[in-house]
Amino acid sequence: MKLFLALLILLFTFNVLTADDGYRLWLKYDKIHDVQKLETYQSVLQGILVTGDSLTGAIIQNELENGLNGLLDKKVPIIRDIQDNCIIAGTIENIRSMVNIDFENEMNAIGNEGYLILNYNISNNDIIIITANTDIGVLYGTFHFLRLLQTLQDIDVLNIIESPRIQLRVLNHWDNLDRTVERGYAGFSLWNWQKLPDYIHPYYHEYARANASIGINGTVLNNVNANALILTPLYLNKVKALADVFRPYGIKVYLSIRFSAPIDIGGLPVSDPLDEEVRQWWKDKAQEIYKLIPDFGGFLVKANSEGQPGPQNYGRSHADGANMLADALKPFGGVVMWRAFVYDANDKEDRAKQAYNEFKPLDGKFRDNVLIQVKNGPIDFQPREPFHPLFGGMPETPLMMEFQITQEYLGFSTHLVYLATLYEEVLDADTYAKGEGSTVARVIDGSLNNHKLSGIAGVANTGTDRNWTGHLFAQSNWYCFGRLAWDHQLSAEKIADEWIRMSLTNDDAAVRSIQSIMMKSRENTVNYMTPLGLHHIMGWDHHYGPAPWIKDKHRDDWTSVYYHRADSIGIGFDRTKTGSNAVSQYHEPAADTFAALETCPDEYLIWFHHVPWDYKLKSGKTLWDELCYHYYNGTQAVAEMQKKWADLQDKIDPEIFNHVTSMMKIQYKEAVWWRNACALYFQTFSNQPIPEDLEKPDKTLEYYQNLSFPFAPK
Ligand code: BDP
Repeated sequence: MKLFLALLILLFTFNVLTADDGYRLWLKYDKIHDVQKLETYQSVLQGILVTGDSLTGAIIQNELENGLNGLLDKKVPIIRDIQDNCIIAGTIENIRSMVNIDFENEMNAIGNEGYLILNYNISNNDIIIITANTDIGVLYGTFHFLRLLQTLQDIDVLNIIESPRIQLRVLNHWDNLDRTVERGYAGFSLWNWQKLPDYIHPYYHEYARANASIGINGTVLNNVNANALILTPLYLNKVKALADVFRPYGIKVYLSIRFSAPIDIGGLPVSDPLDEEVRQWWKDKAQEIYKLIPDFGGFLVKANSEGQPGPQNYGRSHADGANMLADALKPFGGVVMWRAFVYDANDKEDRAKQAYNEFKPLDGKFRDNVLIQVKNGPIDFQPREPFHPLFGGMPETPLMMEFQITQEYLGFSTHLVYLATLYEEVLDADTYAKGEGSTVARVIDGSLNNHKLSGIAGVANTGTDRNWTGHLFAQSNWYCFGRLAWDHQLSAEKIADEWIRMSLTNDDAAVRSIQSIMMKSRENTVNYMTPLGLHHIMGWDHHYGPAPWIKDKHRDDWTSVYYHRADSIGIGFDRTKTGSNAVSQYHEPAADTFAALETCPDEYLIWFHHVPWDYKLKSGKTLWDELCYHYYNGTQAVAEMQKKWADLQDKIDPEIFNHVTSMMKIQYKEAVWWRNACALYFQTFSNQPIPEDLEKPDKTLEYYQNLSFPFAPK
């Protein structure tokens, strides 16, 4: 026993047995294993000099100290004067008072949040400078620099000039005041409303730090299905406490508001946006908020959608509603993020068309501090959707992107699905609004239509789970969202490489293997869930697992059959001229490409067309066979992913390894469930056998239809 204990202590001492619970996210500063790199870094980083005495300055110094001490495995001293082989971090103003440097052009170009990282020689001292116009810029530069070390980059010829392409880079928390999280799969809400404002949980700082490390500069604290109480003094004081924590990390706080708040908490009879009393109520409310939180970001609004109140209750338009709030926030510099996610069960128009129909006519009618926040696709965060036609439809209005980071329709927090490839696909899509090259990315970064305001939002996947996101790999989705929000030109591949090296391992072969798992993961999931353009066939309400059989509910547009329209002839939603003509909302040539069966990409085939079961796809196989092969290939790919992961056992921290192994088991089980349930169900329409070389489902369709999940999170 004694011997065993001694051995255990020895193993821990030499870091052989580590246990990583994932809490540290990608901000791990463990000793660098690469001996050569370690020695180089140690020799050029012998002192840390941080100028300025702001709260942010203290965070920067702390980060550099912890980062270097950990990564370099030695104490790097904090110094007061420049010396050979040191790193200096500070605003340009402070740096100029110590070193004779100019960089005027660069400084003008990088704005408020950009930064420079440079090697420099001053009076024979080799130094590294991190500088910016603001201390937040220096903080971003600091995280960038530490990332270089974490990913083993050379640091002898640094000439980095960075600034974000998109201005507002925001997380949307769908967190309720009772701490449940709508579509949250990683525990409860991070915000402990009951204990706020007096108790500041340490992870509020960690949350802000993680966001700052990837350039996120805003957070909407509460659910878009908002409770009006958030605007009462009781809650605003709690919000203020969080805003105070987040401020030095460059993060502004925003709130989702309930449009009927003037009635709910203000005692007014109406919330009509043209009513003078209502307008005044919002003005007063804004003033009250800004008194507490001078840099408050603004409001996010879900109105007249899925039962939420809105201006249309009074016969007013979305522009009337948004402009009223914009007027209230304007004197304080706040913005309104008004969501375009609106559709109405009583509108018999194809749901995919409704947001465009509603908002397109309002283009140019919004105040200059309003952004319209548009989901990436026209339905709802499906595993794959074509890009939302509004991105090409409102040139006069700044449009924000809304991505979902939480995996509502992508396996919750048990499926490994790296979302950067989905984000990239949408950002790179060409709207053709101003001819070729009018990508969605250029719409939302404001460059296509010359908008000053620009923004991107991600529906957060964080919660109280020890590893923040439920699945360790779901951290990569938080990470990649931030990185793409900062620079949408980064590739999904490069971001995966960074994340793996920072979070899991720097072993090159292992990195490549994990990267290939991640890069294929989203397509695999599309294949085992909704191949060839299928969409919205998940379980009723909770969206857990397959349920293509959902029909006869109180709303058609919440059933599965509404979307897949399978019958004895074929499957798919005809959105061409012979059907809903949703294709007409796209510009040419995209519209024509989608509209013709021959040119429509396979991945959108039954999104836009009702296709006969025997129709021959580009592969030469019939639609029915292709559908089956996609389901089976997707599932098979999960098995392959499991094998790849198993091979990495000796390269990965044991706790993380086991965690991911278990998650993958669930993912495989659920992929088989998806495959079998869908193949059996659609077979009742195609009346054709599952191709012979494919293994037959071992359960009946009835078995799958009878499964129920009373407490599945939703
Ligand atoms: C859907 C979710 C629902 C959200 C809604 C929204 O199922 O919980 O409230 O979107 O974005 O994806 O408003």
